[in-house]
Amino acid sequence: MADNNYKNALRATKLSLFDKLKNVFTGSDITDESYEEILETLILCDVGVESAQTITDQLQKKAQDKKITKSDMLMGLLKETLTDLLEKDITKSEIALPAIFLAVGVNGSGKTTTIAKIANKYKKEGKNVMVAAADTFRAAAVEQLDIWAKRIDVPIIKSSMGSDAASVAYDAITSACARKTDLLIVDTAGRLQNKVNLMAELSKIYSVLEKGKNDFNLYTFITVDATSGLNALSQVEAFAQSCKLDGIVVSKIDGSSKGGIIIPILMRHKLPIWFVGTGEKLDDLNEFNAKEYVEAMLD
Ligand SMILES: Nc1nc2c(ncn2[C@@H]2O[C@H](COP(=O)(O)OP(=O)(O)O)[C@@H](O)[C@H]2O)c(=O)[nH]1
Ligand SMILES: [Mg+2]
Repeated sequence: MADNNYKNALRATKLSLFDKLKNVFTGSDITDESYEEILETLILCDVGVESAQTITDQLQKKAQDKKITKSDMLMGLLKETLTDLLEKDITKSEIALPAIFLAVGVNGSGKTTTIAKIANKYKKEGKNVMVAAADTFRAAAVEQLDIWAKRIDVPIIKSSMGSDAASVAYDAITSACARKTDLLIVDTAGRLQNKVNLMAELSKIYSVLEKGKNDFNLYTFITVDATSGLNALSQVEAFAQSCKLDGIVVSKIDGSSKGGIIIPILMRHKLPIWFVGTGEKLDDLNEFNAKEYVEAMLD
């Protein structure tokens, strides 16, 4: 079941660090040290100093307002505080079809795999899905998407290696319009070591799609790898400077203890998390729900 999958994926995060919070919530009197310890634990969980501070401050305020003095009452309050913060100001984007999803993110973040998972999900729902390989920089990247497309049985637009990525995007949107596609997902290169060129290429792809989209809605989503910890935050920042991001997919929350990264991503960027990736298989894609997430981590 998807829900278990999600819980299992977050187990390492929960066990490694969040369970340490339990040492604070023993039932003794709340002191300043209790909050210090919570703050430190959150920082160790990759929540980031700024977000950890906000969470701890709000928790303290809530506890004072409610006149809570025993630390065993703090767990429930922490859950409440976190859920509120993760839901606040983050409007779940309504995705309306027909749509184009432009996938961005650094190499290795799980972009191509995520595209395959999303394509598979929509295809299973009976939609006409098409993918486009506009990561023309590496032959292996086109091949990888090609293999997924065959496996899922969706058409793929690609062109020869080294050709202009924007021209692949042009072919893709032209073809999607002609074929009455419901969803076109465009893969892109992610070589951040050449950031200026990459961002220029992404803007070019975006404007080609924007011009050719007709009645398609164009959304850009970034895939970040949870195991990269706080680095994921700077990746979102880097891409947000050149692309208008509509959503985030956090991949690889399985098998690492870095699932806490979701917290500062949401608190800092206020972008909806479309999905979380919980493994390498096609079905390892879960919708994100703040309440479930908090429950899974602090259960
Ligand atoms: N465990 C796990 N591995 C993943 C997940 N998503 C992607 N991967 C793996 O991460 C590696 C890089 O993924 P890829 O899609 O090629 O990244 P890209 O360079 O951004 O396109 C591959 O080995 C994938 O199988 C996930 O959610 N969980
Ligand atoms: Mg790729």
